[in-house]
Amino acid sequence: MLNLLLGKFFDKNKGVLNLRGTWFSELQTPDLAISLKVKETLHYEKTPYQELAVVDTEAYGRTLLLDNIIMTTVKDEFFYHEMISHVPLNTHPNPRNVLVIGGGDGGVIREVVKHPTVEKATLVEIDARVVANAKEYLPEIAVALDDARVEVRYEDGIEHVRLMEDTYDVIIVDSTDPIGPAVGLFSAEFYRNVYKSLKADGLFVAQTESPFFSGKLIRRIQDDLAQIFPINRLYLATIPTYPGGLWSFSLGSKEYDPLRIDWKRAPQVATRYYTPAIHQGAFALPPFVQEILEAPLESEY
Ligand code: SPD
Repeated sequence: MLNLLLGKFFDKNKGVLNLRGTWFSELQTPDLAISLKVKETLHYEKTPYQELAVVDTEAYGRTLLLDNIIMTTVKDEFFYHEMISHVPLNTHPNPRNVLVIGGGDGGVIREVVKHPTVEKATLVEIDARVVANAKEYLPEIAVALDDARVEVRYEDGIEHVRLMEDTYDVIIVDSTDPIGPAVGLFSAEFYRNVYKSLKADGLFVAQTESPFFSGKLIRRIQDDLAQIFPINRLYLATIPTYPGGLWSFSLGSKEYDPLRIDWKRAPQVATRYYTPAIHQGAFALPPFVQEILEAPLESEY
């Protein structure tokens, strides 16, 4: 469904190709594309898991593409990384041990280590090449990957939570879209293993796609989480380069409610999008999203 329309311009033998003056297009749905004018292709490779490219674009600066899908851009990454990180980390009153699944670009880890209570942050990323390329081409995003509190493990996140028990205060799932190997990161079995890997008062957040285009998926995830976590909520944020521009995050919690936070004890962290008011407001769902959550499970949206 999603492909790089200009893929033919990549010279896979050279690995790197200058696309000055051409456009990268991600087909976000069969009928809709986002196109970025490319200044230069900085890197291209086929890793053991996916096609990886870093392109420098006029509108959004350096952009990481995995399988021809925009993962992050230096200009708009803060919306996503702040919202997927600070909502769960401020919901937990004392997050000390944090797991990030996926997120090899380091954006979530950068936000996690801003929290003074965090003693250990484990990044479980399946593809070592994502981390290596982020460090080389996206240093402002990867900046904290070498922090003393951070351990990077090149493993399958699905397998990791299958093996862990009662370990983490907060788990953040910064996955790719639910295509290919990432499908398992959106499954009820995975969420049950996330629950098992959390401490008795732990909580987790996962990116759960566009409410505009993926209502059916969100509806099913919310139903799965309701059967596993006593508290489960959906929240939204604007991500300019993602399909539809409006993005969803699903939160499952054993004890703490993201809508009942004692803001006096929340740490002051430097952010460009996230604030306590944005946190509260992100849970206010527009009627069309509320309808998704209330619809019968198998409905079409
Ligand atoms: N449609 C793309 C969704 C990708 C979500 N994860 C991005 C990783 C950024 N750290």
